[in-house]
Amino acid sequence: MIKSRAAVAFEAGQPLQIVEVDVAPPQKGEVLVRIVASGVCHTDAYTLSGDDPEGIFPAILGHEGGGIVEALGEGVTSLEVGDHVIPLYTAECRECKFCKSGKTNLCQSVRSTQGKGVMPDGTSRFSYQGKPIYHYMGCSTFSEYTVLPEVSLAKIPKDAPLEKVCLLGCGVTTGIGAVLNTAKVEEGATVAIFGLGGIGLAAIIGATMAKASRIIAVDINPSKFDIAKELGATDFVNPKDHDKPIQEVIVDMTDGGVDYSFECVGNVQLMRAALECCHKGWGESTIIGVAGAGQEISTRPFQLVTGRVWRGSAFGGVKGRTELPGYVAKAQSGEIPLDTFITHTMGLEDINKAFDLMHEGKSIRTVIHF
Ligand code: NAD
Ligand code: AHE
Ligand code: ZN
Repeated sequence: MIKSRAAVAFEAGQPLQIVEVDVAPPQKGEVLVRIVASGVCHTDAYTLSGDDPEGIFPAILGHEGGGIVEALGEGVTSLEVGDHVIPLYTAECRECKFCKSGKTNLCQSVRSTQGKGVMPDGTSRFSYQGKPIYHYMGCSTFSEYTVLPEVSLAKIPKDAPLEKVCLLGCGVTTGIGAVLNTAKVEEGATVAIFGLGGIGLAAIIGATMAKASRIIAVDINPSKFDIAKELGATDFVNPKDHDKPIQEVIVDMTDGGVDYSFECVGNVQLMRAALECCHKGWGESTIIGVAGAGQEISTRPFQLVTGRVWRGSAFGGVKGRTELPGYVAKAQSGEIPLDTFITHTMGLEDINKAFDLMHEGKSIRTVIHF
């Protein structure tokens, strides 16, 4: 057992508590990682709120981390002590039906136990005062030390700054990947992006990489428009400035609708608007935002009959162990400007402020330094 400072979510809707937890050694096929830094994603807030059907407490949240391998469990062959890694909430075993399909990044090798907050053997490596604490999304990066399956770690070069490339563990990769891998936006296409947090802004980078001709940035918080512009957005729409439904505003702006739209908020009404602002005959809308328990999407089936397509994207369709090193290289070369996303940094003791800043719309990403 080792001791680890961690931010524990003891109960839904309550602030995280910084305590010293016990971490058991990595078991067969597992790896102990020292977390150097972790971003705070809206999904952490979503689960903490109690809206996540898979939310389970007490748990150590966090899934956007960067760290260093500290110890290996039996049989681990692809990593060595000292390797730099990004934890993956979407594992990549390269052996399951999903990995082999060539059609999805949704490896299922550890997904069922991950969703129950435990390691593949059905137990937790974390405890506090002798009682188990659950893992979260297979990552639990709000802890100085965490344990992950080997298949849930992407090895990255040691010269990449972990306090920046941690953002590739979720938000930035998700937004870029959704545009390039899921929607496959082509040169000259028109794009609308709903929600300009870490995910939506990264989707703008993806649309810029794809050479989209028009990138319409939509948010009810106009303070997000400056960064959106810096990253390549061409048009800015605040739904609060319009009396008409936002889908009608965008259809009017674009001679019938956009080629591609992305919902990066997690609001089911906005998901409908994002679909309905797509062009008749071919427009495609990708849902990235995560909606609360019990919520459902709806539209008239006629929207789909007349050629619009509704899709979803998890972790940008990216296979983490294979593709994240390429994302890290793009961040190193400046093609993915991670600094633009990091509006705040702080120590673990202040992590609740990171959640406040997110809810107040004042941050893009806060990075927690351990
Ligand atoms: P964030 O809180 O940083 O940003 C959300 C943005 O949406 C904010 O700028 C906010 O002002 C804006 N917004 C809120 N309501 C709006 C509305 N009605 N119309 C327009 N804009 C509105 O969140 P984030 O970290 O960027 O995450 C965004 C969503 O993506 C969350 O639901 C998160 O859970 C989800 N997510 C999904 C994946 C995935 O793999 N599918 C990965 C990461 C995050
Ligand atoms: N647990 C929720 C769903 C949460 C969800 O959709 N998660 C996204 C990643 S969000 C990252 O910030 C995802 O990739 N999902 C695919 C998966 O396998 O979890 C619920 O509704 O039960
Ligand atoms: Zn996330």
